[in-house]
Amino acid sequence: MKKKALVTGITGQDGAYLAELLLSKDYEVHGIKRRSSSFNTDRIDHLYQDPHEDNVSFFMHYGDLSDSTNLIRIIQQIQPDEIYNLGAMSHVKVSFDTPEYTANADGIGTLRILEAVRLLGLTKKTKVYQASTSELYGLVQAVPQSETTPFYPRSPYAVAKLYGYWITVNYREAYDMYACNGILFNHESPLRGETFVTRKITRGAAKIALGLQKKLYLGNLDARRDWGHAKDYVEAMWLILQQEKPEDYVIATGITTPVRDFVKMAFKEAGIEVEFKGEGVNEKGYVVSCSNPEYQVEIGKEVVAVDPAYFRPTEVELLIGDPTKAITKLGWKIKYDLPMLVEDMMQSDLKLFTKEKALKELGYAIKNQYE
Ligand code: NDP
Ligand code: GDR
Repeated sequence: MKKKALVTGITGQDGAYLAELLLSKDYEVHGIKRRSSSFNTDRIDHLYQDPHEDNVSFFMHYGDLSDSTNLIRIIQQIQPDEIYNLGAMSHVKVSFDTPEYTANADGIGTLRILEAVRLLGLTKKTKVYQASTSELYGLVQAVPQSETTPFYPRSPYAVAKLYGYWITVNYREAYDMYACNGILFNHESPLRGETFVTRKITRGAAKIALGLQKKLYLGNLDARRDWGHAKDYVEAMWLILQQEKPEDYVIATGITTPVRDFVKMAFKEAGIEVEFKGEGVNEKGYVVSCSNPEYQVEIGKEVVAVDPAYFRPTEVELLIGDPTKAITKLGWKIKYDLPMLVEDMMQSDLKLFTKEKALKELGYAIKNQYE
């Protein structure tokens, strides 16, 4: 019998990589997707299997973390061995605009999953992974941040996730469930949502190199993050549910980098050297050199500027995680360092926008033919 996994948030960055990983390990994978007015399954379309065929091992169910009846029905139907609760309103800045919804989906949503497992009498069968976050550390108490560092959340998102963290610990202790938190630090990839800073930067740098965008507007350039690759981090999620005892783990690289340096690394991947001048809201990034003749970027051109609209009411300035427990106890391995991550993301976005540019130019050519 194949193991069965249920993944909430399967249409997101991590959901897509985790589904791939679980399928490669011969799981039957069930994902919950939200109904939306346009398609939201781009990241997992390549995994789709026609349910009319034989030996299907990938299934999608409509659902939402705000609907407990829906979750109970799906969990009852599947009787999963493992649940990965990745679904969330995951954007920190947006959570200041939608705090109540964020609390409902990210906080109470976690309770709904755990309670469904309990109500259905599955506490001895179903293991639960909760997508906890380094945002729990918030205002710096100590670095590097480990499993024992105190939390001080700094956004409605982080406060909602704090509830998710503790309700997972509580259900583990109260009902003897195998329920764990992965406290994951920022992880990125070519599938990263377009409004998170790394992807916004790699998309911007690629479009600027190709002449499709003039300038990249960013917020706090001083913020420092511990960035890893999502492919490595979904391996950790799986490992966390394969242990003898359920425990919580920090997943991080142990290296922190300012947003400004990520910008420089991204442009450099396209052969463009960028230098920053000025301070605070007046800080700007200028092109110093361009070694790639394909990209006609003017020397001295201003390509990065600060827009305070992207500042957060309360910011998390510094994250740097200590992954010692995960490395020693789980045997977790980091395969991608930051330069490899930037290369992967930039090459993917350069390819994407080269295609877009060609389509646009071809489109104009065809349009002109008929005018
Ligand atoms: P994404 O934003 O890429 O994906 C979020 C997923 O959650 C999407 O599938 C989204 O669906 C779904 N979702 C949103 N709201 C609901 C809801 N009400 N009910 C059901 N599903 C919902 O996030 P990531 O893949 O980057 O992150 C996965 C999880 O890990 C999240 O919980 C995030 O908070 C957490 N996390 C992420 C980190 C990171 O650096 N990436 C670090 C630490 C934690 P749709 O596609 O329809 O929007
Ligand atoms: P974060 O990721 O808030 O850490 O949450 P994000 O990439 O949004 O921000 C990282 C840092 O960059 C600064 N920043 C900007 N951020 C965005 N989005 N856009 C900008 O233009 C910009 N300019 C500077 C931010 O202020 C911040 O300091 C992510 C999410 O995936 C969460 O779900 C997850 O829990 C945490 O990572 C760990």
